[in-house]
Amino acid sequence: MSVTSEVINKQKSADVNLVSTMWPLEKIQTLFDTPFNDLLFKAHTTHRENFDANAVQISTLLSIKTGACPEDCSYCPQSVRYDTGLEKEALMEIDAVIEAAKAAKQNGASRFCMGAAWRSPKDRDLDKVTKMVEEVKALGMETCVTLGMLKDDQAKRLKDAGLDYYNHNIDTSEDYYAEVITTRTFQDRLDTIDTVRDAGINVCCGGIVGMGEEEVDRAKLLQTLANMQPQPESVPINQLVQVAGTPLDGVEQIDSLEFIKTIAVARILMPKSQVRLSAGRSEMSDEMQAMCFFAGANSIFYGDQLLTTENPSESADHQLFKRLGIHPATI
Ligand code: SAM
Ligand code: DTB
Ligand code: SF4
Repeated sequence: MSVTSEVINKQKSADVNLVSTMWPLEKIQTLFDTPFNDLLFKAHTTHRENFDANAVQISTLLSIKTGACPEDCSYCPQSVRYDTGLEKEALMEIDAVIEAAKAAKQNGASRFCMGAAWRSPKDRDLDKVTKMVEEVKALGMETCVTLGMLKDDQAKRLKDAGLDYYNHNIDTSEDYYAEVITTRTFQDRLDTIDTVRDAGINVCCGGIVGMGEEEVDRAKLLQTLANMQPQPESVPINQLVQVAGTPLDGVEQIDSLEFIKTIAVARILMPKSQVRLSAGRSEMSDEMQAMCFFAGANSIFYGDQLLTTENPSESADHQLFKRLGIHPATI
């Protein structure tokens, strides 16, 4: 039996995302070192065993509070520390958010994700956000928010409002983290993820690749995610969107095959999770996206904009799905 199937077979079937065996780094490195065709075959087989291989879940993003963030994430156009020409916007009114959610539902999105450029929300901000969650949920959509660090009582309030997913990325390996962000620690991120998990909210946690990290950092990023107990239900893999004015603008881009390998390894390590092909699709060819779907990506952000940067147009995605025979996954 191969190393991979041995570990996967030890997954408990009742608790789908619980793992009884931790992934050591060497085994993950072995996957990255596997010949491309063998790796993709293994990843696609795992994918097929767990999901409809032609279904892709669709989420739509909305930035509900834009810019002026005090954090110093080197990739982010919304940090107050970098001059990216972004217009800051206060927390949106509830009605405008609901209109955007209705349009997203009309266009086929099953999940609506609301993002705010905060280090952490204030309790009075949450008064409004919990209303947004309640009203989006009432439309029959899954709800997701990403608001920064959370306290226990804040997570509980979100859960009570009906929140399905909280997105909070660890972004990169623990080793590379301080190269990218200095205003909070890797442990701060893990603590919020625990808080979210303890409140009974599904965890959406992934990272960004193409930030100048080494392959071993990508292996370690995936190791931390895969060894979470339980594993995150949703794992966004973002390719860095380089934005002028941010420190990471101009960093050497990740090789496209290396990106596809990262998706494949994520699928093998987290067989039951939704692996989301997230930011960066505007810079990817249709063929590259097709390979990512083959490698096990089964979710995308759909809509002309991510939070502040461009995403493929809805018509381009519609065409791509049609050409690939992919259909949107239902809840
Ligand atoms: N402020 C909150 C936080 O950081 O947790 C929520 C919003 S933040 C914009 C959400 C995520 O977007 C970040 O964790 C990061 O992974 C991703 N992100 C931000 N800028 C990006 C970029 N230029 N390219 C790729 N992903 C990016
Ligand atoms: C995630 O992992 N990627 C999304 C979502 N979670 C919130 C955000 C991508 C942001 C890309 C840069 C921007 O548009 O501002
Ligand atoms: Fe702020 Fe989030 Fe951007 Fe970091 S990623 S600067 S915390 S909005």
